[in-house]
Amino acid sequence: MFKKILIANRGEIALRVIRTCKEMGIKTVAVYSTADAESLHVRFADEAVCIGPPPSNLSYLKISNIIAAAEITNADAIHPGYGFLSENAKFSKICEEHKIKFIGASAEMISKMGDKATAKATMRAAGVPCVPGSEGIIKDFKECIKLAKEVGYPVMLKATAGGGGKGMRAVWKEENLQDAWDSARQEAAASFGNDGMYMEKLIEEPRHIEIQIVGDSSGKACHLSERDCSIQRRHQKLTEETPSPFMTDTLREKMGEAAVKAAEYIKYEGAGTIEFLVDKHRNFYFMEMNTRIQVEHPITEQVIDYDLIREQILVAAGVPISGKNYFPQLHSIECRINAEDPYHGFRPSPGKITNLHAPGGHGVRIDTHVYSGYVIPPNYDSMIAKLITTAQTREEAINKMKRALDEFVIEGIKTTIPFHRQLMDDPKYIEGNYTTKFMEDFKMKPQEVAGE
Ligand code: MV4
Repeated sequence: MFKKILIANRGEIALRVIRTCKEMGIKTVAVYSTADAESLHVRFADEAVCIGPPPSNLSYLKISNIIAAAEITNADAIHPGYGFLSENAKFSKICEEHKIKFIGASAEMISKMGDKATAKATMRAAGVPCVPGSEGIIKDFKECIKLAKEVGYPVMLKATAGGGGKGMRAVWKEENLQDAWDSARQEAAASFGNDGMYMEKLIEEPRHIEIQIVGDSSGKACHLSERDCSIQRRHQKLTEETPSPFMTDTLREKMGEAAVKAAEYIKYEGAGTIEFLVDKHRNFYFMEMNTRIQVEHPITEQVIDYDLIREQILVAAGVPISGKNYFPQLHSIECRINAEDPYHGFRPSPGKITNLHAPGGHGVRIDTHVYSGYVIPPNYDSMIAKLITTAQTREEAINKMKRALDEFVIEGIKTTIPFHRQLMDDPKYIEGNYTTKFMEDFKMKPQEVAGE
């Protein structure tokens, strides 16, 4: 078992990993930029190394500084968390070359699943349902027109190096195909340095339902059921829940089986997530695979009483998984609390938290690194806390979320708490009747003025 793990991340996920390491008797090394000198993950770790100034590319993305920190502290493994270098094949490779265990996927796996057209071809070969479309990258616009006719409009053009919606265009009529093709490739070249495009039949009003999987070094895999992540704004998840209100036992069996088949086919090691698009007829199609722990992993942990970070560390240390699949025994909802103003287009609201009171009580979990007096730096992601409620039923979990949001006091900055509080009163949300289109029609009600 590892003696010392360096956490190559910051914020709540760094704290999350440190907590499990402490419970496992593993020493921890935090790395931090000068903007995070007062951050909790620095305080909770056994050791801490400053790896640079605030800009991510000079600190949390600077591979040489992170490897140096691991070398000088003699860490035998690195946990990358999510974001930053968690799906960086070069970093995974360099860790391997330095004989530091990367608690994540191999460089080959990251590259294979990171190239969306290759990932899809692999899943198709594994027998996982995929959206009808091109066989790989589209050669040129001539082939694009021909393919669109065969697939039938509407179609979705996607960047193979993309993900999360970048370099993606929905095309409803042939007359718009040329512009979409040109602008998508331009965006992909600018964002990823790779303008390879593939095409799919457009799935209208899909749900985003993902399956958590864990694979071990023997090639065995299991699934931990689904998370419904359909409520997103500009491809940023806002809230997630498990079980999905759209799920049936049959669909869960079929999606879980497909996810395990995929993981075993590629001999996936570690924790991973297979994202599916689900249409209104409950047909499901492979969308993307994430080779990292995800922000929303706590709701899965809550409904099956499981520590996913612990599992990642055990699998990386070569411990075999039991192989059994897990099904939700409770209902759990996560609300991402961001330092953003929902009354002004969710614009960022960094600054000093002058007062903070976190909710508590039965079935309330908060994963956060912030505290009263903490100054939120403007350099990083705006998420400051994850509020998770868990109960026997969806209705109870929603009620608990309402109560917890009402208790949650964060002063000095704007947050998305009012958005989540209104969401919990939204009739379509309460019915569980929502798709990835939900936020297009959502409007914040006017702010209540204190005392009125
Ligand atoms: C799609 C789609 C409809 N049809 N593919 C969004 C980002 C990336 N994960 C792929 N995405 C989509 N792919 C086909 N063939 C609709 C989306 C999509 C979406 C998917 C999941 C969650 C939110 C979304 C928001 C807009 C579009």
